[in-house]
Order: sequence, then C-alpha cells, then structure tokens
Amino acid sequence: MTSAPLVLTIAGSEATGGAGAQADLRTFQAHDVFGMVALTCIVSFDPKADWGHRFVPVEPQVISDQLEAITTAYPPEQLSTVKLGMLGTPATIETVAGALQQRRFQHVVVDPVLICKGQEPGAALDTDTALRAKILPLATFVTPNHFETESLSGMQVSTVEELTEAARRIYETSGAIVLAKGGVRLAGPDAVDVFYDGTTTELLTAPKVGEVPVAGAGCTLAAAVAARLALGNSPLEAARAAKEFVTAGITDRLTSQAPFDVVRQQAV
Ligand code: PXL
Repeated sequence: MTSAPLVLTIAGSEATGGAGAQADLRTFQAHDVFGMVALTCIVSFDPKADWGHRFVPVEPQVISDQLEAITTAYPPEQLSTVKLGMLGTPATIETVAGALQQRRFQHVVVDPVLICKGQEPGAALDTDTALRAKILPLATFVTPNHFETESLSGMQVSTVEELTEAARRIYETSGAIVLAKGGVRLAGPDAVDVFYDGTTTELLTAPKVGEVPVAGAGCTLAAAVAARLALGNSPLEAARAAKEFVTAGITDRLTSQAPFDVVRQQAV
C-alpha cells in the first residue's frame, strides 16, 4: 500500500486534452497525487466553425452517480480535496452543490469558469448567478481569471492595485482564499497574480511568456493548488508552487493545428 494523497476534480472534458479534466489529471499525476474525475460536460471544439465550443452537459443523475461512487469508495479521511472546473449549467451547479453539502471536503478549490464560447449568453448568465449563489459559498480557495475577477468583484481591473482590491472584495464576499490571476491581461512585462487570505497579500510574479493566453493555464493552476493542498502545503505555499508549475508548463507549451497553444504539465 502507498499513501499518495487523493484528489477529485469535478470538471468537463475538452477533447483535445488542453483544458478541463485532462489537464487536471495530468497535473495531479505530475505531483504524484492520485486523481479521479466526476465528469460534468463534454466540450468538442468545432474546427469548421472557428474552433468554437460544442458543449454537451452530462445528465445531473449521471453526475450524482459518479459522485456517489467516488465518495463511497473514498471516505473523507482518505479523500479531502476537491477541485471544481467547468460546471456549465445551473442544473449541474445545483447537483454539485448538493453533493458538496452532503459530503464536506477540507479543501474545495474552485476555478470559477464563468463563460464558455458557444453557450447561449442567457444560459451563461444563469450559470454565473448559480455559481455565485451556490458554489462560491462552499469554496475554500478560488482562482478567478481576469474576466472572472472583474465579474465577481464588480470592479474594473487594469492595474495590480485594482487586482489586489478585487481579490480582497472576492474574499470578503466568498470567505474563500483568493488567487486572482492577472495573467497576460494586465499591461507590463510580468504576469502578476494576487494571493489574499484575509491577512496576507502576496503578489506572485513571473515574466510573461508571450502575450497570448495559453489554453489550460487556469485549469492547471487550480489543479496544482489542489494537489499541493492535498500534499499538505499551506495555501500560500500551494499558490506559489502552482504559479511556478503553470509558468513552466506555459514555457514548454504544446502547439497543434488548433489556433491556440496548450500548457504541457511537467513532473515536479
Ligand atoms: O479553460 C476553461 C475550460 C475548462 N473546462 C473545459 C473547457 C475549458 C475551455 O475550453 O473546455 C472542459
């Protein structure tokens, strides 16, 4: 028997493997934690339509079934960390929130994926509302990107000072530790993310690797935070290590016939 920690991701499949559950599992493996997936949706890019998202949600009952199997197989003392990625519909959010209320996890790392190209704007708004109301209150750690940070904080963010203020606001409303990602969206030579846990504010900074966002970076960062927490790191240590991990993966990114590069996770 080995005692490698366990981590669950509740996330979607992105068929080409750049983002979603595939990126999460590779990240878990790179950290030598044992990963498992409850699949929420299947995204298939459409090369005939500018690589837009074709999005198919998994039936709520099937999501519940997966979570039942996982949480019954692995009791809380064995599986205490969960990462949430794309949920995609209000029905999925309802199902996942219900399951997380029944089975409490010590660490609930939420990547608050708010919009998915190819979804109806109306549906995305419903999803956004449901995510705020039902998932954020259950989060212990949240990793919003620039767009999500603006949306969740209700403020415009174009400087590191504003990103810091926005991270504090999200902490105040959610109670979750925040790692707000400026990424390539803020001007300047560095990709700056802000960590805030109610007392400590820390800027995590790395030189930008190009100016174009790389697919799977958000999934990988949140999954690396989850893996590190499962390994017993403090939230701040987890954030620092996750930033290094994703920066290395962006540097070593994979190109393809698709119009975006993807993060390539490397063993730590
Ligand atoms: O990176 C956000 C994301 C998360 N999960 C899935 C996705 C995407 C973006 O394409 O497809 C399944």
